[in-house]
Amino acid sequence: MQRVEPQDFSRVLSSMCTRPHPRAREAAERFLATNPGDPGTYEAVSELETEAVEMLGTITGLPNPEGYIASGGTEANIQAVRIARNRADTDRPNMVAPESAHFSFNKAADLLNVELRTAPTDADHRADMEAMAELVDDDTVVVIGVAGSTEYGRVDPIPAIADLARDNDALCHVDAAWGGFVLPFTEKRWHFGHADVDTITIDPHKMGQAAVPAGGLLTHSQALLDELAVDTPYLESKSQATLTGTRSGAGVASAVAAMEELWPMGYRRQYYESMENAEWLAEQLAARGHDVVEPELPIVAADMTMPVTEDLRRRGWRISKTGADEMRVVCMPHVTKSMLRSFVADLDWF
Ligand code: 0PR
Repeated sequence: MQRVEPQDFSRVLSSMCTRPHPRAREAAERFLATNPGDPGTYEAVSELETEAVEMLGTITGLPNPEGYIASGGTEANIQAVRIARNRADTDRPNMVAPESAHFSFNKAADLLNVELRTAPTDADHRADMEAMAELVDDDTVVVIGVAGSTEYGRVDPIPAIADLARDNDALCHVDAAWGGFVLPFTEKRWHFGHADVDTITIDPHKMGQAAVPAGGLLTHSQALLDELAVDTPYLESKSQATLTGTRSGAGVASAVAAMEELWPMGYRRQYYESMENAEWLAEQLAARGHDVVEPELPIVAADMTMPVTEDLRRRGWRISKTGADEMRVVCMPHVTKSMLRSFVADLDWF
């Protein structure tokens, strides 16, 4: 095969993937041929997975976490909805989420036959609790909050969402796939130890700086995870809660390596740097007369009024757009101030 270079990150502003930490890369390589889906055979990686779940519990503030390293946020979200559906007693289950929820919940709805009800967000792109409450009924099996939304990096009022779920005998799921590794360092020091949260998605392969594929599903109890269990008669282990069978040991090992290396100081430093970059970019865009959505976590969205995307793409920049057609820049760890300076210089050129 001809040698094809993988992505060079030097002009990527659109992605939630990033260059893995060198230790994470090395661990991924070492564990490439292992399968945590068969813990009886691959004991070392299975022990690492237990460690990964413990560490994700520490990072999110969830005491006694259960769960596993999934292929990504999509799988973790699908599995969280599946837990809620399986435990509930209704023939017509529905889930309630803000419209800012990731499209993986549409996939979950389709696969699991759970109706997805989305509520409009408020003026600052957060879940509007009145609108959410209007959609909840006796058949609601899970109420979903986003902690670090895909488009604007917003955090929903999780305690209020947990209360709404609890009052209606539904589960509360938090999607912190992207935000999970920065939330503890914000001024609000978000964590889920006190809110009545049942399941969490948090992905090491996003802000966690692990290699792809490494998503995370956490539950607050074994009983919830057991809702997913199927019997595995010919394996040494008796049951399996994961969606896929054979799984990536590379993802598991690299998640542990990244977290051991970076939690907490490395992630803290990264958060401050990324946040400073996001604020700097927001200022630069605002100074040029663009309407900027103030970054709360390191994602910047701005109404550019002119369609610059194609010109920027030709110059090698990879940027994305929100559903409302704003330019969106995700300040991942590979996005540096000097990169943003040359990006802004290119914007000025058009
Ligand atoms: N939940 C949230 C809040 C997300 O932002 C995403 C991904 C997911 C769940 C799903 O995670 P997986 O993609 O790991 O299954 N959000 C990014 C997006 O849709 C995914 C992405 C990643 C896009 C890398 C581009 C890219 O280069 O924008």
